[in-house]
Amino acid sequence: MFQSGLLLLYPIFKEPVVLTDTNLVYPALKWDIAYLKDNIGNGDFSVYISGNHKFLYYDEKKMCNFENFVPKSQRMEMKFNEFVDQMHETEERGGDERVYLQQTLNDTVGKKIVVDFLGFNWNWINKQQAKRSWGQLTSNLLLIGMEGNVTPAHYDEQQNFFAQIKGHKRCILFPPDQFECLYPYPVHHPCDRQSQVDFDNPDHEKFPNFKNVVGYEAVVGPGDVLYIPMYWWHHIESLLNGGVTITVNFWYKGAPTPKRIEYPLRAHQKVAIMRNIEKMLGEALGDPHEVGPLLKTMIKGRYEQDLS
Ligand SMILES: O=C(O)CCC(=O)C(=O)O
Repeated sequence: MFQSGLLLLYPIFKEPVVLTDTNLVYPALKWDIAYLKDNIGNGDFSVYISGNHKFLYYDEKKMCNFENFVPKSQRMEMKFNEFVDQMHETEERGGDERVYLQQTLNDTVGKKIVVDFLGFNWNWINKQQAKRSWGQLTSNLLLIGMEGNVTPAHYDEQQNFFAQIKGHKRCILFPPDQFECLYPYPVHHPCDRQSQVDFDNPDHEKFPNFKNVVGYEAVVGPGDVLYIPMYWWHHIESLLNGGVTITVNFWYKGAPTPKRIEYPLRAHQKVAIMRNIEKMLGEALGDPHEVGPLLKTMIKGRYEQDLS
């Protein structure tokens, strides 16, 4: 991880970086549960409830493709004060169960939150967006987690400035070229873009290349901004014994694909192409379960025989 002091040398960083002096979410550094309870408004919040510390993301729209898929966490819609009660009850019970609020900021928030939001360092972030030719800001996800909560390794198809507000998070990142070591679920699976490897207990027989994975690690605290480039894998955990964590991320569409593609292709371009092939095959075949075997046959059938 580079510290922001090196930014003069890296005016457009392409790798993850922890920036310590952006003031991006300065007005939000006063946020805590009490302030949010008073000011966040009466909207509905998506809260995930998990039987353990892991919150493996799943796309509810893709659940029909895999009828036997049973999500390991449940999404519930609730008011902010209900979430706070749930969090306290879960803490008091002291078991493995945990809750994680993950809600896109929207216009139901109260006036003070709007004022804080308008006071974010838009000047800085808008300049970053323009310099990098990114597309529009798509959303700001608010994440409020309990200590020990883990978001397992996955990649997103968007650029991300991940702004830490309260508590500390340990972030482990892997470049897109480590795709083969991280074994993503099939594109049509609800856990598309997530690694199948359980980092707590990796199955080395099923996922032999996982032992070769090499990543970067950083711990971010209040005021830090972690740049997570598009297609970079990230595993994120709220540190134990650190209390509640609060983060707001800034997701942007990537720069448009260049008209002239230069070779050799970069790792993230290969990932994008593989995804498109898998998607097209799934659509052509009608049944996403057929994609895996067909891809295997195409590749094995053509390359495993002696071609000399
Ligand atoms: O902070 C977390 O737990 C996950 C956040 C994340 O995956 C993201 O911002 O892309």
